[in-house]
Amino acid sequence: MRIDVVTLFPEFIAQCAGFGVVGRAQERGLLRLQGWNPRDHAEGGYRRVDDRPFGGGPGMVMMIEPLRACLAAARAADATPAPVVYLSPQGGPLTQAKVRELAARPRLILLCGRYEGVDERLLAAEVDEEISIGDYVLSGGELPAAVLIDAVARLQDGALNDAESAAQDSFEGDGLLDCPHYTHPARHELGEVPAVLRSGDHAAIARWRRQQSLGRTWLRRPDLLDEAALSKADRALLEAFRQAQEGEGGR
Ligand code: 9WO
Repeated sequence: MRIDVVTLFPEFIAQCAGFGVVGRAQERGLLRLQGWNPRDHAEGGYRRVDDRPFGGGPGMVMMIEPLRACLAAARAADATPAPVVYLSPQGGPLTQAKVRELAARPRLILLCGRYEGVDERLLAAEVDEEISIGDYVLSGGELPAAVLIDAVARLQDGALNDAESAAQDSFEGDGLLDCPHYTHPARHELGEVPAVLRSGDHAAIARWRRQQSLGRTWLRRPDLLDEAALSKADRALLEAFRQAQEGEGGR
């Protein structure tokens, strides 16, 4: 997959994507990232990319022409057609389902705004999809772009090692929250590892983990449970979790 990022801070994106799974995906040739700076397409000695808003008010707005020329250059770098995605709080939510959809594309162009935003005419003419990573305002679209790149990179075939892929298979598909994890030591002043995890009974362990996932989703994100397709066995596990929770008095 190829991702071109139009941003006033291309080195920021390169830094963000240089480590871990995303860095490895690039090294393995599964992901090709390239940054494009609208300032390189701006005219005049000052290389202006922003101007004052019509109608007045504070702040600056990104101008049409440097962005249009920069997008054209990014688009022309490869023959594969690419949808342009604008990262903004006005976009639709970035969910794991949306990540899966984007990860399946051969190519994306991400547009990162700065200041108070981008001239609406450029957005109307060039942007295919507007995406938000959450309901908060940042100082630009670069961090959201890095988030999208990370989420999409790890879904490329071969990006994860075997252990990471197995973890993904068991948790990412079903829309539930993850279960708790423990490692050595088994006994510690902060608490003991649940006995079932040390029992060697793999069926019991799988059941316990599923129950914890269901229970935590019920406690912390009941909205996700409405969407999850629960089996009869899931409902029984969750009911038992609720009973135990009542006895315990919660946390
Ligand atoms: C600035 C501003 C100032 C006063 C009142 C409202 C305001 N909104 C903005 C604004 O949205 N600025 C944006 C900064 C312009 C586009 C790039 N910026 C941005 C993107 N901030 N936050 C995002 C973003 C993108 C995706 N998901 C979450 C947040």
